[in-house]
Parts: sequence; structure tokens; C-alpha cells
Amino acid sequence: TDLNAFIDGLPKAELHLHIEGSLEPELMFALAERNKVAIPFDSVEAVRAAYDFSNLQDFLDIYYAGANVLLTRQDFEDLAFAYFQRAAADNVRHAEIFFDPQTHTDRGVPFGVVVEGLIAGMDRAKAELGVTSGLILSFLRHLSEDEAFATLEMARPYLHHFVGVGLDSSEVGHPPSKFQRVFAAAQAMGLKLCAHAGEEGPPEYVWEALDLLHIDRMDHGNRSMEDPALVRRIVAEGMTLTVCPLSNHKLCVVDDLKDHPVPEMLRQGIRVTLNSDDPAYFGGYVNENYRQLAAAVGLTREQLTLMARNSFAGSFLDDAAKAERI
Ligand code: ES4
Ligand code: ZN
Repeated sequence: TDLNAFIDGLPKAELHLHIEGSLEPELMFALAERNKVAIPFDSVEAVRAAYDFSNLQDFLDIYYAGANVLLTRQDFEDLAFAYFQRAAADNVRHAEIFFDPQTHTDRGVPFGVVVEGLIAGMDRAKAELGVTSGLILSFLRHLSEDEAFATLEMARPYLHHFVGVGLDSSEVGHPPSKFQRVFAAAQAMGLKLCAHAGEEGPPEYVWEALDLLHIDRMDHGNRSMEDPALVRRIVAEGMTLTVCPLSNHKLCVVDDLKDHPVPEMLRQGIRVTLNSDDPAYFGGYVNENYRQLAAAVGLTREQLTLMARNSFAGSFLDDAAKAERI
């Protein structure tokens, strides 16, 4: 349709993408073979059939299992470059991508192997596709704050490779307050701060992400809409939300895409961006998120353009780079 062509043509930044969540079943099989790692599936079709989730934890269990095929520097480079090829096809010009170092270091894959591989893929994306990017080190919130501190220490020699830190994995039972000290340490190291908040967790967790972690950007944020005072705070701060419609639908954060909160978020003046989260698991890359949301809730060209502009404005690019690209 005309609207889909319009979406395809919009230059975008992607701000909420877990690189491990871009591992397509075909590459999972190829890496399993290359590395002689067993995977609990007979075929690509069987993998896709297993991607039927009723909540965040259902997904995380299978997502962490999938990451077991990633072992070498080349694996991480191939993973990253495959993402950037798909992103470039969606007219993504800049991406700030999360990785979960603990998922790999806890399996014995050295921190440096992960980072050097991802950086190689990012360098190739810049050289071959013209897509710029930044890397965000995300702490697993189901693990302890001490373990997050140990990860931050591993990151020190590679600090120049990171634009920020994030907080992901199982939200309920692991409030932002658990990571207050390590976020302060990351900020003191010059890193920007993001956290998943209000995906499954209550508005109280979103308040904590703002008041205790002092985040620069909020991932998801859906359940903020339950608390009018919180919405006012988010609007007053000019906080950017990285919203992920297909993720929300697949993980049953919303029952029906028609009921997605994005239109209400925009009406209230929240700086919304649209993102793919874990595109290999949730059924599409960033343009598919724009298309399916637009079809379900009826977005205008003005709203789509605003969200694409928000994605550059809410990025961690410096002001001069933003001015060139918005
Ligand atoms: C995630 Cl959708 C989502 N939520 C929380 N943690 C995650 N890690 C990867 N995808
Ligand atoms: Zn996420």
C-alpha cells in the first residue's frame, strides 16, 4: 500500500534491539553445525513453531537457549552483520543495540570475544551499508547486583566501545532499586543509562527507574499509562520510550495490537519510538512493527514521521550528529 511505501521510505534509528534476539533460526542451525553444538530442534520450522509465548519468561527461556550456539568472534560478527543487513533494508540509518554479556561469559565465552565480534560487525555495517551504531551493555536483572558490578569491571578495558548500559531479562521481582549502585557507577564512567521498565512490571518500577537509576531512556514503559502522575513526569522530562509493538503482542503484554497504547502515548505527548526488540522471535524487523501497528490502530503519516524523528532525537548521537540526520 501507499502507507507501507511511506513507512519503507522513512529514515529511522532503531533504539531497542537485543542482538541475541536477531538470531534467525537459519543462522542458529548454521552456527550449531559450525560449532558442533547440539540444539533441541530438528528443523528451522520446528524452531519457529516453538516461538509461541504466553509471557516474558516463556520467551527468555528459549532466547537464552538459542544463544548457546554463539561461541566465536566470527559468530558474533556474523550475527551483528546479518542484523544490520535487515535493518538497512528497512532504511534504518543508525542503531543502538543491546547485548547481554552475562549470557555469554557465564557459558565460558570471554567478554572480549563477544565485544570484538560485535564491533567487527558494526564496523562492517558502517563501511558496507552506511549504517552507524552504538553498543549498549545490558545487565541481566535476574542475577545479582554484584554480578552486574563484575560485568562492569570486565567492560572497563573496552569502555570506548560502549555508549551505555541497559537492564533487561525477568522484570517482576527484580525492581530497578536492586541496581541503583551499579547504575551510578556506570554513569560515573560516562555511560548513558537505559532500563526496561513497565513491560510486565508495575508503574512503581518505572518510578524507580526514573528516581533511583536516573535513566536517560526508557525501554517499553507500557504500564506507565496506568499512572497519570507518572505520564506527566515522563512528558515533563521529555523522556524517550522505546516501544516494541510486535514484542508486546507476542509476549501478551497487549492481547490485541488494536489495543496497543501507542496512540494514547502520542496523544499525551510522550516521545515514542518504534522498535523490533527481538525480531527473530517476534515476527518482524522495524518496518514490520510500523506496518502492523499502523494497520491495527490507524496511524497517520504525521504520527509515523514524528516517531521516526523521535528515534534520532532520542538516540545517544551528539547534538551535531542529530542535527544532520533529523
Ligand atoms: C527482552 Cl522483550 C525483553 N524483555 C526483557 N528482557 C529481554 N531480553 C531480551 N528481550
Ligand atoms: Zn527489550
